[in-house]
Formats: sequence, structure tokens, C-alpha cells
Amino acid sequence: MDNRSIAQLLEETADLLEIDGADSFRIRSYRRAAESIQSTTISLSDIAHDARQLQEIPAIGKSMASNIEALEDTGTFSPRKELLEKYGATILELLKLPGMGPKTIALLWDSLHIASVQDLETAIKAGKLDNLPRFGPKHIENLKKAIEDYRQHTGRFLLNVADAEAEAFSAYLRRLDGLKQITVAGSWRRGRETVGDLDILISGPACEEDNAAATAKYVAAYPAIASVLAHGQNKVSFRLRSNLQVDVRLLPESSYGAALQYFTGSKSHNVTLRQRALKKGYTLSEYALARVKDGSVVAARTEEEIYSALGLDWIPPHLRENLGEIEAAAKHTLPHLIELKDIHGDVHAHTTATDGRCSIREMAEAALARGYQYMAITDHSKNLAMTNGLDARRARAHLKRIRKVDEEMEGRIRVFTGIEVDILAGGELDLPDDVLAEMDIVIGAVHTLFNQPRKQMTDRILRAMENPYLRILAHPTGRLLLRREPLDFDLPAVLDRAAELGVAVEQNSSPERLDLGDVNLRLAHEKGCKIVINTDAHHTTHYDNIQYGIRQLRRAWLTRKDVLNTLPAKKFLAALRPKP
Ligand code: DGT
Ligand code: CA
Ligand code: CA
Repeated sequence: MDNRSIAQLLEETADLLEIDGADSFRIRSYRRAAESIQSTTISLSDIAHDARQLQEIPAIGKSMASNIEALEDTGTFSPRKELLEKYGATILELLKLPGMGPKTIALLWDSLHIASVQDLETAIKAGKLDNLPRFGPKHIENLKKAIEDYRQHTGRFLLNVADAEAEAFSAYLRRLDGLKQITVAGSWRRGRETVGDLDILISGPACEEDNAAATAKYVAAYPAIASVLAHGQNKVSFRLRSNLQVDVRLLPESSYGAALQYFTGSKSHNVTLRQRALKKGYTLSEYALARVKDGSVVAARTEEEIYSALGLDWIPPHLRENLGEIEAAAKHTLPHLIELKDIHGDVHAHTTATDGRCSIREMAEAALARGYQYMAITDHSKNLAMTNGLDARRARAHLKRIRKVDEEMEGRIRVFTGIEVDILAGGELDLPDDVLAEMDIVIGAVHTLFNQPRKQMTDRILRAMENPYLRILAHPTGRLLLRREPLDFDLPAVLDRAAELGVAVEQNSSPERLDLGDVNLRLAHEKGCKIVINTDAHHTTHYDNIQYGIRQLRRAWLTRKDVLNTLPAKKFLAALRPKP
């Protein structure tokens, strides 16, 4: 188990203890241990059997150490397990509702025995909360909205989770002889920002007639499976321990293309394609494109043949949302979409000076190792106290260290100076202009007071962009996928002004942000905004997240010329808003 998961278990335990009315000292000890585990670079798993080493980590005492050792051996953390036995595992759902803390849950449990989102919904409908102290009509309205959001989000998964699961399962499949093709289809192949499940298509001799049963059996024996949901000759469905569902289809090679086309979707793209087929006297199914009159097959083996028989260029899966791609494919005007290899730099990264995990030099070396020509160090500013954000004095000292690393890199890669400066309540930037003036890259971002009313939030961001030093607006909507809704503000108005001022908007590639995201990116592009893609790396390994951002750029129909980081270093800087 990685440190992050362990820390999360401890945090949950602290929440449960708080619901349980435990004494505050005990609750705090779990929270402190969780924080400490998050920030140490030592992997707890590695030292779980060494009580002494464990206790050298701040905030970990003797009993915590023994619980962690047991966790490593048994996979369960007993203080948490005991509490879940008392309240039921569904109590954790309540903790995921925005605006819902342990104190409120304790109140709901004590007065109404509410222990799940479902219980809460039923109680609200029955008007049972109306008589409780501390639950005004506004609060109840907010809870209803939170439940709605929760229902929309549950059952979806972030791309880093989906990718890791898809990769691990594909590796397992590759160990089997006689598989020629393994493709993840569905929303994953279309590059959607989250996925509901994984639709995996396989073919080859191992999937033909006599061999299929044994192959299906091999699939169902995948060790990470929590439960098999369906096990047939040509389809196996299962739920992984991460709760992600996987549908595996065993297909004949002769109709692999038809299945790939069908199960990639989207539904809406497929419906329009089928209508087009019918007009030509064909039917399109998961098995083939065939003539209506006699059922004879026109195309089935590859997607290219199918699209071509329909008079269309092959359509990249990232565009298959029925948003004009079929018309463009008919007219041969599909865009040449941007690719990973077009990106020459990443200009949003953090270091140990604030909440990053690596040094300036380590971040620079890692960017160089990826083949980048430039990168920027953009740590947080002081308003974000929990990240140890930089004040003017520390920002200047940091800048010197960044310049020094830039020199040490001897031109192999340019290391730009920068800052991710907080946009304060009224739109002021968190550092004085004369400090910002010294930076190559000033990125502005909202990190606090997310609940300002729409007008105030809009004015706040607009005002921040009027500061002539601000060159990039980071993760503009502030959303966290599956966790936090976007800020309430007039995005079109902000994009209009960004275009006028030359402020670039960011495609943040962190899998929990993906902000802007496909739809808003397309809008930003239509409005003429400059667009920059970044990873917001807090560790050298986070540079890999760029692939998730690229998928969103492609889904927004963007080409190389639409994104500034496809330019070489000098031209990139010159393409940003000019410094005053
Ligand atoms: P997801 O899993 O919610 O992220 O979204 P998808 O798009 O992967 O949806 P899923 O897993 O239900 O189905 C995979 C693909 O199979 C879908 O994109 C299109 C195709 N498909 C599934 N059911 C239908 C259907 O009833 N009609 C049509 N035309 N296509 C379907
Ligand atoms: Ca799917
Ligand atoms: Ca599916």
C-alpha cells in the first residue's frame, strides 16, 4: 500500500472517531500521523515491519506503528474497521458530500440514525431535517444539491486510475499466447475526462472457436478481480478491487474493426453513422457493415474500411462525439490533431520550496529527460499558507536558485523563473508588482474562497487579469473532478477578456483537474484565446500526466498551431502576453 492510501485510511479513521465523539486528542493524533505520512519520502510499506523506524516518523507512536504493521500484513486498519462495523461502511459516502463534516454527520446519526446518502435523501424528502437545530432551509437545499452531484459522480473514475488498471490488465493479457489485438475501447479510447467502465476488446487465435473458452477462463482468473459479474464464451465482465468494472469481449479477427467501431462509440456518433449507412443501403452493427438487401458484408475487419465504405475519412476516436466530425470526415476537412510529441515544454511546476516533492534541479533534469526544451518553476505564493507559499523575500531568493539551476543546465534545457500567484478575494495578486516583474512566467490562480457569488467571482478573475504581469490563468474553472464543482463565474466573459489582453488560459493536465477540459477549451479557442498545456507537476513523475491534458486538447479539435508550448523556448516566451 502506498503512503497516500495509508494516509487516507488514517484521515478516514479520524473522521469516524469524530463522528463517534472520541476525545479530540485521539482524533488529532490520527490527523497528524496522516499528514506526516503524506509528506515523508520514506515508503511506509518498506519499513512496516520495523517498529523502530516507523516510530522515527513524526507523529507515529507505538500503537500507530503496530496498527500500520498489521495493515501491511492483513490489508485492514483495525481502528477504522471497528468504527465501520458500528456505523456501516456507507457512512463514508456521507463524508464525501461537499459541505458535510463529521460534526454534521454525528448530529444526523444521533438524532435520525442517518448512516448513508440514501438515508439522508429519504429523510430530507420526509421533511425530517426541518425540525433539527442547525438545519435551515438554505442548508437543506445545499444538501439536496450535494446529493445530486454525488449521484452524478459516483461510479466514474479518474484517468490515472483507469490507465493504471488498463495497463496492468493488458500486461496480464499479453502473457497469454495467441492474442493479436488488445484494445481499450469505450469512453477511455475517446479520451473522456473520466470513465464509467473499461470496455476491452481482444482478438487472435486464442479467441477463435475452440480456444475461446480457455481464454475466457484465463480472463476471469485475473488476480485483481473482486467479483466476476458475467462469464460467457465471448464476454467476461468483472469488478476490480478498485471498484472499476471491466467488460472484456473476445472477438473474431474478421470483424474486429466493426466491434472496435461499435464499442468505441459514442452512442451519439454511432447513431448518426448508422443513419448514414442506411441511406447508402447498408446496416452497421457490432459485427459488420453489410448490405440491407442480402446481408452481404461490405466491411468488418478494420475501422478504416468501414469509414471508407461510408465515404468518410477515418475519424480519430477523440473526436467521436457527434459534434461535427462526421460532416468534416465527409468533406475531408478533419483537423490534424495535436500530439504528445509536439509539446516542447511544461511551464507549471512546484518544488520543495512550497508543496512540491522534488528540488528545482530534479524537476529540470526530469523535464530534460522527457526531451523538453524548456520548463518553468512556478511555486505557490504566501496566501496558500498550507503549502508554505512564498512571500516577496523568499520568492526573490527562490528566483536566484532557479536562475542558478538554469545556468547549471548549460543550455540543455531552459529553466524559466516563475510563480503561481494567488488571486486574492478582490482580484489583487498575492505579491507586489515589482516581484512579479522579475519573473518570466506569472501564472495566476484562485485557490481560496471558492464560494463567492457569481458576480464577485467573475469580477475577481477579470480584475486579476488586468494586472499586466499576469501571463497565464491556471486551471480556470477551479473544478476537481468527482469532488468539487467549477467555480461559479462568467467563464465566457473571462475568456473574452483573456483573448483581448493576451492572457493565456491553461489546460491543466492533472487527472483530478483537467481544467479547462474539452468543451471549455473549444470555447476558449473559438474566442481566440492563447492556450498553454501544463502538468502542474508536484513531483518529477507528474510530467507524465501531460498525456491526459493532450487528450482534452484533441477532444477540443486543437492542432499544433493552437497551443503555445509547441513553440521553441524563445518563441514561446515571445508568444505570451508581452511584459510591461
Ligand atoms: P462510460 O463507460 O460511461 O464512460 O461511457 P462509454 O461510452 O464507454 O459507454 P459504455 O461503456 O456504456 O458503452 C461503450 C460503447 O458501446 C459506447 O460508447 C457505444 C457502444 N454502445 C453501448 N451501448 C450502446 C447502445 O445501446 N447503442 C449504441 N449505438 N451504442 C452502444
Ligand atoms: Ca465504458
Ligand atoms: Ca461498458
